[in-house]
Amino acid sequence: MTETNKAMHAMSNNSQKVALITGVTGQDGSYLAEFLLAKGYVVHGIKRRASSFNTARVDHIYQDPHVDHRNFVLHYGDLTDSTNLIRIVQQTQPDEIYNLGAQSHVAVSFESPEYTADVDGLGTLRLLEAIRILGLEQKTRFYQASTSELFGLVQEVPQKETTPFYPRSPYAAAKMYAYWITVNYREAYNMYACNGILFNHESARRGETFVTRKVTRGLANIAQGLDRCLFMGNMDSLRDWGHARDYVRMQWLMLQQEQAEDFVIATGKQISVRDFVDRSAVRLGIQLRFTGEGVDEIGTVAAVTGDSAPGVKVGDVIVRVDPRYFRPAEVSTLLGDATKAREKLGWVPHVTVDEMIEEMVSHDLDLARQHALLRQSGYQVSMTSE
Ligand code: NDP
Ligand code: GDR
Repeated sequence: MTETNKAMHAMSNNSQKVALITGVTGQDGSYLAEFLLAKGYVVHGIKRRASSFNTARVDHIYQDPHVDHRNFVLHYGDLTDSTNLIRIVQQTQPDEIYNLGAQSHVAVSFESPEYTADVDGLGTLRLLEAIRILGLEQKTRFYQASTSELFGLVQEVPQKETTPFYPRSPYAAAKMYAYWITVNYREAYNMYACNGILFNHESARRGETFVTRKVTRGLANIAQGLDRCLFMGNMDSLRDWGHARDYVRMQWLMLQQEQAEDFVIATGKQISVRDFVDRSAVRLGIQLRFTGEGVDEIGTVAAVTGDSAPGVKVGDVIVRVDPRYFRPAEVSTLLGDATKAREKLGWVPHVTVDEMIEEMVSHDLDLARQHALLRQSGYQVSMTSE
């Protein structure tokens, strides 16, 4: 028996539930791992091999492999490698698999469509097949991270479980395959497999190139004099933004039911990207005035209050539009109706968009203050914000 097998065997001897999370190093994966550990699960996570460390979001729950009785274990793996997935599922014998791993950036999916299809579409198939090949259909429950991007060019407002799909990107098309293959395996093999159709959800752990984090981080850096201007794409996009912590709770709930079903998860409220920028600036004591339209739109500082933004003064132009951030096909508006989740699972979101903005801005302001101090002391600080 190998060391890994021995460890797995020892773990499976007790009554703790076992979960396997793909994408554990991502925003949702890190919150979900914390959530499941607090519930007493043994949590296995799949991380990709990278040339630099990519575990920052789970470092605080990392457990030294040299100690006995670990309940959080990371495995190297990749959704493009079925042999690796089969081996990890075989070793861990999970009660629940949460498939959160993905090339999750919509704009990037236009640059790397084939890779996105492989990871986000076929990756889901590979995991479902791993369950089947290992004869775990009746043991292992499967959660698929589906997305409001499936609604794309929206056919109904608000969007719910019965709203027709109309994907608008290679990412959404790949996720549509993943959605239907999950439904298909549920129906064909009587597996407990379900889709959470989640609308946008954010946090201080959000990747730096998604719009919310780009804004809170970018404005905090400008406020501290580390950067001069935030370059944005489509300011008119409307999104239904919730907090990731609320949404991972729902991922778990979906796997605890008698029957597997698909659910929309959303707040039922939407604001524009411009409004998100404006509200974030207000949290920093910056009043913005937006003028112009499309690529000519600018955000000018109209007033500065408090002491969070020593780096800006009235009249500074700190927001501009750069067409390089426009997408070949845009999803202009998304607004979810999570009535089914509320009625069947008792799920309601706890965090409002303004509370989330507050959390993200104060987190990024703390980081910016640290970087400003480093810079004042003569250290080089990189501030890229693509
Ligand atoms: P992130 O981009 O933060 O995390 C994605 C995770 O997938 C990371 O751990 C990443 O690893 C991993 N990953 C990427 N490629 C591969 C691969 N080839 N093999 C294995 N793992 C891989 O996404 P979120 O946490 O925000 O989202 C989680 C899931 O939910 C994703 O599937 C996303 O598409 C979906 N979703 C997200 C929504 C949101 O608003 N956040 C809304 C609806 C759906 P690494 O850290 O090394 O990059
Ligand atoms: P989205 O999130 O595409 O909805 O996908 P993102 O934050 O990237 O974009 C939201 C909207 O903002 C507009 N936008 C910009 N977006 C980025 N990234 N950068 C900019 O500078 C910018 N300016 C304007 C975009 O055009 C878009 O309309 C996210 C991901 O988490 C997916 O994985 C998930 O499935 C969906 O949410 C639901």
